[in-house]
Amino acid sequence: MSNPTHPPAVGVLDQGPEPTFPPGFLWGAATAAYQIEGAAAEGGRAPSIWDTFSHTEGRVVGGHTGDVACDHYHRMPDDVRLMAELGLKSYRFSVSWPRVQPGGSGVANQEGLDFYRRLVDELLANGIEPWLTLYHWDLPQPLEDLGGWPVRDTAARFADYASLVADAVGDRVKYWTTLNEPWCSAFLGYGSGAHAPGRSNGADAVRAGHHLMLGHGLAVQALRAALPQAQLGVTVNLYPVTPASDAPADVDAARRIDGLANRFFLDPMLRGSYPEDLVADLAEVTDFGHVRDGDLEIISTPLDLVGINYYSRHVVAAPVPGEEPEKYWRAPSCWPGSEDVRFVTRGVPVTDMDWEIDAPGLVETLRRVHEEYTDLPLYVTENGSAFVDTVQDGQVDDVDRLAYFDAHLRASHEAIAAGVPLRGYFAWSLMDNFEWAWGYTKRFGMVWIDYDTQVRIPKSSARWYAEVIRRNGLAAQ
Ligand code: IFM
Repeated sequence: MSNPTHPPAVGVLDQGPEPTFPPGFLWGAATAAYQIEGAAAEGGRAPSIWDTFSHTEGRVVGGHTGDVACDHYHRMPDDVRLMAELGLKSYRFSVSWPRVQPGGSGVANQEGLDFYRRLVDELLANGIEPWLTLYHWDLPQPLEDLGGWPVRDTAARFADYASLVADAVGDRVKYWTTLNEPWCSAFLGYGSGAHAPGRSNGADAVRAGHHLMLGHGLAVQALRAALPQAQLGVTVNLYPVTPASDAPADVDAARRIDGLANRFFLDPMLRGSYPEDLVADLAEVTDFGHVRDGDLEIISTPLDLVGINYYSRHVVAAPVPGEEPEKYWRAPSCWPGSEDVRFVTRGVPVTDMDWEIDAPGLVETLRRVHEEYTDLPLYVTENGSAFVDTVQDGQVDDVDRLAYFDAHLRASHEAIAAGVPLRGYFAWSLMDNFEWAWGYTKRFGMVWIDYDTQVRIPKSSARWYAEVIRRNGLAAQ
């Protein structure tokens, strides 16, 4: 394997002796249903909001859809064999709600559930611990037609769906996470509209965020009753938010964005309350009249673990009067009530998503959750990077991605050394896949997918990660 010849990514930590991880550290890789399965109209599956969105002109780059994706639905046994070859200890996948309950309520689709029964059996037969996420953004379209996540009833529907999946595979799946990245579902789905269902209304985004968390709490209660042995949690995407300067206005901008990005979800789920400053910041957007007595008790139902997805840091500054805030995926409308905050780029190396590479931010994030919120075991349930890959002589030498993983695993180790009960790490992603509004133009995988032939090629990062897992510690690059 070649050494990267370029300068190390920003934030690569002390390169000293290769760190080893605690015994039993859960090494995994993650994917999500709509991003890899394909078979969108097979086996009784009905459309989700992402089918509708991706089939709407102008929503996804290149008009790409998840209709075929990585064809994982048909190639699942081979994909599990590949995971076993890489030595994965765990595989984090999501269940497609519209595959197992096409109407979003009512009867289950046994053919859909059978797919996940087979997947779980295949994983266990290969010694791989299944890690099941119930909701990775694919709301059944019939529920969106009734109002989607801004409507309270969707939370109850989610808990029913959770019970139905528990009945099907609860005897064999130990690790369960309810939601993946509720910030994205709420604020990209209903705030900026960059994600399905593509609506743009600040109050709806806030309501959606609340009902997602209510659904999470109700689902945890249902799962706890049905599966007393299970390990239950939720996955949030967190960012350190840093002011661009010490100026009080910049510090206040950071407080506001931290409120919307992080504390909006951490406080209700882990403390049972919304932060007062966030409620005040949102006063012109919503009066929080959608929050009913008892909701926060449900939302803060005790968990067994917390999953953290980490990619980058936000550096923010106060608005400059008369200047448009920067626009791209962090479109101002993602940040109701704080649309005028500026997101500052520092000129440090970025990934192909233009996300700044900042491994120390992972240490900060893990320490913050542990020191300010909870003693629960933490897991990095996603971490990874998109880069432009090329196939040469049948190989993909993805040195930048490998360096990104290396830096963030060093950061994970540093967090453990600082006392964080970090119990596992899931690389995002096992394979290249449908990157939402970016379609197939961004590659996050450790395994290359040729979308014409569906040939899979493990990249250099995959082989390196396999060695990391084998050693339970970092391997030379
Ligand atoms: O691909 C996504 C994933 O679905 C959720 N977390 C971030 C990844 C990269 O954007």
